[in-house]
Amino acid sequence: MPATVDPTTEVIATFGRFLLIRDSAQEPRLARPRGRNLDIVCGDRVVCESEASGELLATRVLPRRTVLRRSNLRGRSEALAANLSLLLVVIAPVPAPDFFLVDRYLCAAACAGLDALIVMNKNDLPLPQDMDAGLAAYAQVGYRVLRLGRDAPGSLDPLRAALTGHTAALVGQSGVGKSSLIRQLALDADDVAVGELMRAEEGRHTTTAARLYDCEDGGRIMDSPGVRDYAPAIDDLDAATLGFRDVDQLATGCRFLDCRHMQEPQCAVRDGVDSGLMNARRYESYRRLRRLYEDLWSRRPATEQARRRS
Ligand SMILES: Nc1nc2c(ncn2[C@@H]2O[C@H](COP(=O)(O)OP(=O)(O)O)[C@@H](O)[C@H]2O)c(=O)[nH]1
Ligand SMILES: [Mg+2]
Ligand SMILES: [Zn+2]
Repeated sequence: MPATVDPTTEVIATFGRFLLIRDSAQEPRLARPRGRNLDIVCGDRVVCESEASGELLATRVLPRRTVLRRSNLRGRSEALAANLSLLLVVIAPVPAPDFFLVDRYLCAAACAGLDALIVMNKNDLPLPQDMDAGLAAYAQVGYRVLRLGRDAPGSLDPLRAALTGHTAALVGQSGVGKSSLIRQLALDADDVAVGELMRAEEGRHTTTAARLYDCEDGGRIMDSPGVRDYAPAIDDLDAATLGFRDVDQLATGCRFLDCRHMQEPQCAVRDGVDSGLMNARRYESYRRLRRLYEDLWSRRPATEQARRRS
């Protein structure tokens, strides 16, 4: 059978080894990647071929405009989502916010070329005492923070407006309300045909990795399972700043061009923390990510370490 080369064929969900694809006819269909080595994630545009059996195989991935990746425990980079333009990092009063996790997502977004904003969800609940200070630190470096809550009519409007023209992903800890937000934002959240397709396959393949939905005004939004931890792909991180905007703003003043902003003398970043130009918690987060970054690099074979970007 001839290959269906439709550049609009897009992966709108992945679960187990299955893909849900949609072409310009807008009809979602099940497909499978051809071969084990084909790395396909939600948001990818793919070339598909029909088998004689009727099965649809994705045989090639078209070049990605962006890719959000993570490091696995061996320091390898793995794609999570393709062709995003915006990352929505969600936190809530419950579960207690993990600001270090938020920082790592923001770094990944910066280095992957994605816009990012912070969604403080469940604003109807009492805030933990570190919440306001945590959010203020982000506003200080120019991140937009949207506060949303179930009992505030219209509180979703700024988020809807922010989504216009974007393909966005919701990320963050499990339980912060990502799927609840999707149910309110997505036009096709109750898409029965897709739901049936996925449930039929999920009986056998239980993990739904990601799903992309249409929103009003042409925006799209991706749900993903919550995470306990996230490490950005070390291949993507800028070696001088690791993607921290506040470090980037100060680092031009460091004495050494290859300053890691850890113990180096005459470091403008550390001076900035002492004088209050950089938030101390953000700097602590930077130090943690720097240690993780070096640790993950050390797990790679020596030949690859030599090629490390700096
Ligand atoms: N109080 C409050 N609870 C919410 C809100 N949004 C979601 N929840 C609850 O938070 C829990 C986790 O929501 P879910 O959407 O599954 O979170 P996810 O794991 O990030 O997808 C559920 O029990 C929701 O009912 C909200 O705005 N306010
Ligand atoms: Mg969820
Ligand atoms: Zn420095």
